[in-house]
Amino acid sequence: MKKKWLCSLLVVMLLAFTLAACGGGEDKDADSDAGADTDQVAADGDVSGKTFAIVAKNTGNPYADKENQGFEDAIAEAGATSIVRAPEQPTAEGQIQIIEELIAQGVDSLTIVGNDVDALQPVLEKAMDAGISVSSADSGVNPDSRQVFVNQAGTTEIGVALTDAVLDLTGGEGQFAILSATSQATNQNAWIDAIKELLESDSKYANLELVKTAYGDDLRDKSVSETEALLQSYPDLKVIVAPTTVGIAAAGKVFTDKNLAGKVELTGLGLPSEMAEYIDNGVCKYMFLWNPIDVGYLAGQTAIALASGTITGAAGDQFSAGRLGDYEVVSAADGGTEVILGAPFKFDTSNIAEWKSVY
Ligand code: RAM
Repeated sequence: MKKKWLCSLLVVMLLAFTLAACGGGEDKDADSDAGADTDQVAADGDVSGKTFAIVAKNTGNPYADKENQGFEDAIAEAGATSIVRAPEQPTAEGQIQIIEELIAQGVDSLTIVGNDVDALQPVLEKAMDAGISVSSADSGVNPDSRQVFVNQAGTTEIGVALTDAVLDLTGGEGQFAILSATSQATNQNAWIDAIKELLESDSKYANLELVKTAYGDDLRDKSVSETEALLQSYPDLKVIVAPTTVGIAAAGKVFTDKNLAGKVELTGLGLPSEMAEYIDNGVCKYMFLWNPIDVGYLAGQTAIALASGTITGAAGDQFSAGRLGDYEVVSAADGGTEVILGAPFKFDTSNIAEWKSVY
């Protein structure tokens, strides 16, 4: 009997040794959860029983689908539950209603892709008062409405990339127009403000004339008709810059149908999968973006770090963002804090084939 017991003990010890060896040479926290299947959970505390919700701008946007996919990946890696919601139209009202439902449902964490900078404040404060951690991603909300914002790239950096593209594509002078998402969209408005500030502050842009900002509301049909209206109203227009993936793709179709390659230029922020044909046919010489899956994944990792108490969202807070590596919370221009994914990336004929199947 004693021999059998000793034998079992040896088997258990051997099994424990093998499991530890399989864990690799990385440093693990002393209090790591033996049942956890990722380093992130071990490092940041167990969030496996928690529910993480993301509320996108609206349904039917392929960019948002990628972002949501990255968010869900991060939450699944932590063994937690994710909820993905979005109103049909990109309005604050639709998001408020969804957030009320999520609060009533008792979620632990909310990530909001804001349709308005201020309008969501009462409902997001209500969420935080209920003990829900709140962050924004992609399109922010004001500092009182969030603990931290997950920004795809520096706001000024994006403004510089777009304004320099207009400078280049106009040949240094002439009219250009902006085709945006909704008039309330926090992210597009921040980028447009950055463009306007550059036009005023840097003399190299002195001969560029911004004639109009049109709003396609991130809806394909409205973006098509707004593009057509811009082309008709401004016959001397040299460039349309669309800082929205929905807008630039809609404009790409209009430009193609009207044979505008080489006559009017199109640039902005686009999904390679949607823009490859317009880069190949010469309608769009180049455009910019970042990896939307990574934006969502970083948003998920940030939400996990907040919900587990690893960070509070204060500048200087550091956390491990899984496969993306380590990140630090920094001060944002609006007085709140943010985590920045990286720099915007340029897509043109040299690399579009490589990226069109990725996102
Ligand atoms: C659209 C959305 C999104 C924005 C991208 C660039 O898909 O407005 O919020 O980040 O464009």
